[in-house]
Amino acid sequence: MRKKGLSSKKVLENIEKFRQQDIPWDKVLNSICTKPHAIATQAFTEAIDTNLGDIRIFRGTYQIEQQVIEMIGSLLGGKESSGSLVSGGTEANLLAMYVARKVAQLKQPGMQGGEVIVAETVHYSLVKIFDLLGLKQVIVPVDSALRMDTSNIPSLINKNTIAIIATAGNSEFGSIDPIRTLSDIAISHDVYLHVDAATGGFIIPFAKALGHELSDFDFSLPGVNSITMDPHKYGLANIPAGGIFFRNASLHNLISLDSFFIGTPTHRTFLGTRPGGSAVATYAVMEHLGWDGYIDITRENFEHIEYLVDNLQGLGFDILLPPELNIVIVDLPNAPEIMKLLESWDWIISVSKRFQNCLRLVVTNHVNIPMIDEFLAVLVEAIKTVGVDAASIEEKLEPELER
Ligand code: 0PR
Repeated sequence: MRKKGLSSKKVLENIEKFRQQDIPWDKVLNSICTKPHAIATQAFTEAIDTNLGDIRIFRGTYQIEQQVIEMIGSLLGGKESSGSLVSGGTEANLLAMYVARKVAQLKQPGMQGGEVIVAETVHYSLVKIFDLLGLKQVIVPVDSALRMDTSNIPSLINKNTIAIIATAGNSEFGSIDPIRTLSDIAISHDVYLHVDAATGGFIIPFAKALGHELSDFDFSLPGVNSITMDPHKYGLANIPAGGIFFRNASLHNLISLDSFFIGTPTHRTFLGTRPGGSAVATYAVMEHLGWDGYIDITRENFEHIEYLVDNLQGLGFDILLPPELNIVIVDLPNAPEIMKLLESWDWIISVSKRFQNCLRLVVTNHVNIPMIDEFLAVLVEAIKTVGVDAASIEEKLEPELER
């Protein structure tokens, strides 16, 4: 730390220099987060000093959080749902597993550890959580549509099983697990079912209303006990805004802990001090856009996905699966090399871990037609530079490569 401080002008100039190294959103095709809506940023800034960890002080901000919880709860078909805004999907998933373990311990007092049934595509946040909570993951494969294969799940359930986890909007492929079937299994075997809709939660309800045939994933299914749904992804709020929602307040209250001083609040989240700005930003964007606004955004989003897929196919690329939600997976030999080259040109994309010869492209709110056109030209350029070792793609791309 320097002894004598710098002027604010100098500090801000230094920050600006660092920030210039950040990649602008219009070159980002790997991120589930996006540039927040302007009204969210404005509201966040205005509430930057608020702390939802002390609702005796921030009474009004707490009411805003409650309104957000109500709005999202009703979007999720919750009649009696209860929840909290948290730091992100990781904290939300952690709280869900904490509650699932408590539920199991109430049924079997003294129970230690526990098993959780997950698909091989479960988000990595949960792998950290299992380690923290001492839970064992029982992994089931995915089917050809990259959705959890449910056929063996009943035979895997035993007295140590504390939960099944489903994903609605897988981060690698965008697929949605068969949550209706999982709900039936959860009910018939009396097992806790958590749905990780961190990404899909702000897409699926609107996409369904637009006529996309997608699986149900929410509290309308009786077996679903909790749902992760993050405003800081497709909700267009500022980071950190995650959300955890429980079917009812008794489940949510299993997290409840009074702080050890009289007159300080009860906590139902992992964090104590919590940014009220996130709640205020989420409130602002949800109130401003309303249902119709999210419908328009989702419609555009799917149009952009279709445009990207059509143009990639037009250039001769193979798409692994018709995208169910927001992620386009492109079959491409030496995808990792292409990714690195693009990164050196300041374009950020990613490669599927499961299929390392596939590019993973995430389409979110900042991805538009001019950006896609520019990206396609850059991708063709990258292939010319790296070369492709699959003759088929080279042949298909030949007219493009010759230009
Ligand atoms: N569950 C699912 C299904 C997710 O997609 C994510 C985040 C999480 C849980 C964890 O949420 P938090 O990161 O909010 O704790 N998935 C993104 C991903 O893995 C996170 C991300 C976002 C990574 C933007 C990079 C990035 O630029 O891709």
